[in-house]
Amino acid sequence: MWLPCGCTSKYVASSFARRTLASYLHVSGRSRCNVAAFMPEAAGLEGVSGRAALRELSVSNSESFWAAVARHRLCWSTPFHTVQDCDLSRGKIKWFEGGKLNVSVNCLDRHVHTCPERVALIWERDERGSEMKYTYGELLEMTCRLGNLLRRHGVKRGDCVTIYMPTCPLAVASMLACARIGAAHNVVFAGFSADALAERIRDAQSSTVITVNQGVRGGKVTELKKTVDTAVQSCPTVKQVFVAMRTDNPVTMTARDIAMEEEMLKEDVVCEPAVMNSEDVLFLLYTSGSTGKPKGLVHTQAGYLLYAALTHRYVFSYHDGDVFGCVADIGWITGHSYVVYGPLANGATTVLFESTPIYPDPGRYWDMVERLKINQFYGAPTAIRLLLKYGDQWVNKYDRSTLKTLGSVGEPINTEAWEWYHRVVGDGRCPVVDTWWQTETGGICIAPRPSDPDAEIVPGMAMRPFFGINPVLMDTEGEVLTSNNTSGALCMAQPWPGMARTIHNDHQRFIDTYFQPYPGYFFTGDGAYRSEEGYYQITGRLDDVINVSGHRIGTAEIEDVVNQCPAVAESAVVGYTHSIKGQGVYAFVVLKKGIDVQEADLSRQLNGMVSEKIAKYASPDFIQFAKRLPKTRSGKIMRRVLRKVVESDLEGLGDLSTLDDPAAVQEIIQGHEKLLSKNRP
Ligand code: 6R9
Repeated sequence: MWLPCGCTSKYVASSFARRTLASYLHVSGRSRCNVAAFMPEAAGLEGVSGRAALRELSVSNSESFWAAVARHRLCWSTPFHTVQDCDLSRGKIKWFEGGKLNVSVNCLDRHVHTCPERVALIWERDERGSEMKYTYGELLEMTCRLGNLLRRHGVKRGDCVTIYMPTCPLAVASMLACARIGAAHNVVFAGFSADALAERIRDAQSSTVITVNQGVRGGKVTELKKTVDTAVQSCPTVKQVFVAMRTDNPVTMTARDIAMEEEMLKEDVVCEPAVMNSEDVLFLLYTSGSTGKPKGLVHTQAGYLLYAALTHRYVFSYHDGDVFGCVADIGWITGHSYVVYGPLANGATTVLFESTPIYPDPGRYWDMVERLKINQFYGAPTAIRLLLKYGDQWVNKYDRSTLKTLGSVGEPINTEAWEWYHRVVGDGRCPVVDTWWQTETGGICIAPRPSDPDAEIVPGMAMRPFFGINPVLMDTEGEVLTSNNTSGALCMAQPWPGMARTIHNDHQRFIDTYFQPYPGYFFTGDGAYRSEEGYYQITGRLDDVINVSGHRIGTAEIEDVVNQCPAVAESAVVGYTHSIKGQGVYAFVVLKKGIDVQEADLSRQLNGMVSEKIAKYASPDFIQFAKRLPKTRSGKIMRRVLRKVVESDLEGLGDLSTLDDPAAVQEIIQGHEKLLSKNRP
């Protein structure tokens, strides 16, 4: 029996749970301090008077915090008996054992129960002005038909379905249909090549793939079904491919292919949800590791959903009725947590953005904000920097008065981009939240909010850990750094419900990568600085830290200074082997459109700025001006590729298939050769 939201607080904990939690959890109707107004989930936690105290309790007494929140926030068919059973030294992470629930019920049925006509999805299609809305009732119906269809075609609980689709309602319904019948999903970004797709299908051992005939993005048509055809040739496990129609153009169908919408129409609109254990797999998501084989990170049901929902609600200050606009693709973790699961678990209206920031012109985002009345906008620094280059007029053309919070994710946001986002896009009135997290963390871990409403936000800093998150910095000896105004390797000292549970089929790699470097801690792979005030600033991947004459310096720090130059659109800094200094600094710089300067003059100016803002040793030895930087399709600058070019190791460039535009690399190589020949004695 699936009860609507609110049912959970009525559950009586089992005697075991009562025993284990007795010392922590005091449910009391009396102590409704202002914390309850801010966070109703925490209303039952006694003796907490204020947000700072709540944050403190979420770490010092994390079991009672997460137990209360999980009971309140999720709809369980059977309550959990054990809050957590984790041992970071062995990479063992389990939350809410004994609990049973269904994620699709949590994301759909309970909202249909209370408000079936509320809009769940607004599909901002590539064709501007042709958005389509889907209510919670409609999304549930779509999900149920699809769940029944998958079941009829033999997809069982525990199977893994690969989804290779652009961001669209049927992709969301596919994810939720898997969740409904207890299958795991493996969404592969629809920009990946056939080889990359095939590798992920094989590793996930999927026998079912869901795709569309063609994709449409930035006015260009992509042949997704053809890519799947090529991929599955090297995937013997694949037995069936469901094909939805994004365009009207027919594609060749084989005996293996099934016309999805046509078949869905034959299915019942009711689909019995599978009763899942908290720790059953919800999805795999492959991350583009900097080298070697991609890692299929595994997330499970209850902990992931809870963490996505809670962070969505509190980091962005989401309120009932808001329209949430996260422009990430569903092929990345940001799309999973903040386009699909977080917003839907909270009953939000969530935007599915199919286009690009500059299609058909650089006003696309802000036109969309005006048309869809978006309240929270969540995007990537790379897009912000690109738009900044085109000038304020593209923003000012549109009414952005609905905006309340602006978010940034994916890489460090430099001060100039942050300030432009805040001042121009948000008219100086919306908090900008720079959110740090990873595929591995499931949801946002460090962000300026939640905090006291007036607490300061420092540009370009993720700043404050979320509830239950306990970050620490480690020195090179593996010792915890206790003071402030210090930098180190960013680790987490405590488990939290949203963290990944393993790497699919390779638990040892999971342990080696995340838990072995600092035993007892989760190692993020990032470096961070903790300011005098205790705020965190991410300094970049640790492999992006360079050592110049014995001085450690984050490449992101240098980039931040270079980007402050008004002529610069963006930059990437890498280290290279230097015979005297150990490492030297090599900067790639992209200028804003229409800038006409002497490169030599600008180089001098940039060197002066870095010397002045950081130190002389940080000043670039080489500055190469480039038209664009090589980026992944999710917009991350491929510093690995830049490092190889700078080391003249063209053999070692590795797999470039995940690049947005491989031609950018050729331009970079030529520019590098030109620069070297100019500087040869
Ligand atoms: C959510 C996402 C994770 C890596 C992470 C870090 C970088 C993400 C950041 C940030 C500085 C931020 N990163 N957010 N760096 N400031 N606000 O992007 O996940 O694709 O797994 O990437 O991205 O280096 O380790 P994912």
